[in-house]
Amino acid sequence: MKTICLSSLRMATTGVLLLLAGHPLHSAVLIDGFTTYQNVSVSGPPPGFQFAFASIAAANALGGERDVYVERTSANSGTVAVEVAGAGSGIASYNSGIRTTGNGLIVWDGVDGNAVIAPTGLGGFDLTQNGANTAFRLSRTSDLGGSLKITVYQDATHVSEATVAVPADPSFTFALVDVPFLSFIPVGPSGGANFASIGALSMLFDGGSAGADMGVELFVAVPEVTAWPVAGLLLGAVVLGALRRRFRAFA
Ligand SMILES: [Ca+2]
Repeated sequence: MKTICLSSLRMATTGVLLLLAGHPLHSAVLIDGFTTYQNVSVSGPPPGFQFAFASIAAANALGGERDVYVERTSANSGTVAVEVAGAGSGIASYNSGIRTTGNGLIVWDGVDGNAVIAPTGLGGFDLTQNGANTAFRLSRTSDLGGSLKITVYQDATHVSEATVAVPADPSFTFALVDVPFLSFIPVGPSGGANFASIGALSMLFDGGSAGADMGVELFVAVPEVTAWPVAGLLLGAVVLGALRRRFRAFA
């Protein structure tokens, strides 16, 4: 388990969020602000495989509800947990105890309170906002390394997936990454999902090494950086410059 130090991260993220709020990125879609507290965990005996599931109403999550499923895959009695807004508001974390492996799944599929994914639960939501958004943007970190798998459902048979590496970083520093919609691969029996009409979305924390921890913050759909208008970049420079000056004033 790890406590995350966030001071510099908050400053950078505030700049990014302000940038997202600016006119050039008005199309940005917030998948989950990770501000509604939630903690789902398995812990203790009997040893071996265990799972837990919980839903929570979350006003700033796509579809108004966040479903979390965690499982322990090691043969011991260690703890596996997904906690949202615990280490800090805006952060979802996956934590596994010493010698313990598992994974955690967050699902946005509308209000159903059910661990079974509702592949049309979001009713055809347009992630692209009429074609403007072309990628997911998220910030992630891990102490021992792991991966995230993002799955997009159009319906039960049109599904797309992409895997995002989360490199090992003992300093647990969050790093931004864009995941272009075009990088997703079709995995549904009838092919890939139409990102302009999605029914459900999930993010899997694949814990990888025993004892690995991971964190995610800022999960949004946006235009890719290369597609941003020059005005957006200038706005970003102004905002970040102002934040740096303010930060120095308090240092
Ligand atoms: Ca749900």
